[in-house]
Amino acid sequence: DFDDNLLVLEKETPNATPAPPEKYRVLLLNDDFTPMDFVVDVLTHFFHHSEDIAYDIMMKVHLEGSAICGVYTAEIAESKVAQVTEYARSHEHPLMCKLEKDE
Ligand code: NFA
Repeated sequence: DFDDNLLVLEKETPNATPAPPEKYRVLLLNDDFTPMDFVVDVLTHFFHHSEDIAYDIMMKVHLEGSAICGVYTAEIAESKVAQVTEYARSHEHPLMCKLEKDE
């Protein structure tokens, strides 16, 4: 019966610990056209960074080609990329946002 099934499950997964959720880094990529102020706005509004941290991340993207904006579970990371991409397109900026697995 039901209790027997529970005993079987406990026996088959001794000390089972839930795996931590996979995480994904969300990055912004540099381009020659998106205004610096627009990138700072993206970092404050979509990634909830302070204005000062947003400026530093924007400058890292500008000088080094890319920077991590945040680390999230898959669903939230995909949503950030979709929202930022749509927001940039709606303002006719080529700003690119991408995911990478957080190993
Ligand atoms: N390189 C852009 C400029 O000089 C600024 C920028 C920063 C764009 C970060 C995209 C990402 N206007």
